[in-house]
Amino acid sequence: MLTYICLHRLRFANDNAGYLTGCLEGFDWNAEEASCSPRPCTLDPCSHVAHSDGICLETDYGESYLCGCLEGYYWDESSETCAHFECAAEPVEPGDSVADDTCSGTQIYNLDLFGESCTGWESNGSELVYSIDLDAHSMVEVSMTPIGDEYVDFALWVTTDCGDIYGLDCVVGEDSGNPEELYLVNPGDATRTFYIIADGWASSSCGEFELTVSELQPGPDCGNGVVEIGEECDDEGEVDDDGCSADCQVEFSWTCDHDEPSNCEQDLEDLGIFDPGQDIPNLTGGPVTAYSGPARFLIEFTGAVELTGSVVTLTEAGGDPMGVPDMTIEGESSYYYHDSAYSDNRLDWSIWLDEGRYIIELAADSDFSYYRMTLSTR
Ligand SMILES: [Ca+2]
Ligand SMILES: [Ca+2]
Ligand SMILES: [Ca+2]
Ligand SMILES: [Ca+2]
Repeated sequence: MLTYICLHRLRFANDNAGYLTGCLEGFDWNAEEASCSPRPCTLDPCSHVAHSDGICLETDYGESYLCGCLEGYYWDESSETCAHFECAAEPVEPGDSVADDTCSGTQIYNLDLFGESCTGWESNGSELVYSIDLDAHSMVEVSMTPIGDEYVDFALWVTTDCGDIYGLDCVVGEDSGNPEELYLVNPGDATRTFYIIADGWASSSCGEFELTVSELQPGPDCGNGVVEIGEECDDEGEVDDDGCSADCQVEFSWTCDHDEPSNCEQDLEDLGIFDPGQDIPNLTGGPVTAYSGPARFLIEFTGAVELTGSVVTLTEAGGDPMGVPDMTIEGESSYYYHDSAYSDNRLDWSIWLDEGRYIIELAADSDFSYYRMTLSTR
């Protein structure tokens, strides 16, 4: 692997041994090689890939990358090319039951490449894809049950686009049981096509299963004040921007309880809207209680920014250093980033964010009394 001599400290990184090292933007300190190694996208690996839009995205927490591919192509990790994509969905209907084997399927659909997944896990086994049309305001129960002797870990998820191979448009997913079972709801006013991804992982990376789709059932009634299947909340209203959306989903930056009807609140501090490069006031606060009492902030950027941040934790204002801070940034449109200090009372980060709204959350694995957070953009 190419390595680079450390240059001026445009970006600080603390290696595990506690040495403060400086690497240029796009390079990370590699403690093993004692040098600055390029991040997966730094050497621009996508600009000459055929059928790619040239966009490089880091995956697997910065361990790997993928190239964006033009319509009709998908990123094939093994050959590092944009390969021709054809939707291989087999149609099923409510009431159907099909026996199948993921060994006869593809291996291109995989959740969790960007640190988030609608099942909570990766789905890196082989998969078969089914399409189903659901009437307006209806739902079905879908289950995936193993058949045969070999133990197979299945994952079942549903998306609205056959080409959504990373699950970015996933509407529901399940990977917690055996069989995997989920309810698929069409909350809309028109018939809609959904794509069911049935994924299996075993020693042979695939396996036999039976996919069962129940008869069509009436969907939940959003607005009746009762939280039903497919609803995250129900505030008895059909209005957006009050925490519970008109289609009964919890809105970004809100939390809702399960009372009848739901009560919603925005339990975070709204820092406001900032242009790239505009000053953001320093923040101090506390205490933060280990695991349970995070400090949460809402911030909006009017354009793409490089956000540089730092959190220092203290026993008291101006007191001794204390606490190991932990930070997550969650975007309204499925962006998620997490970083934590190893054994220090200080955490620094620098990331690129698109315009939009983000929640910054500070937490810790030990209590701290005060924190000081500085944020700047360019
Ligand atoms: Ca898969
Ligand atoms: Ca499973
Ligand atoms: Ca309801
Ligand atoms: Ca509402």
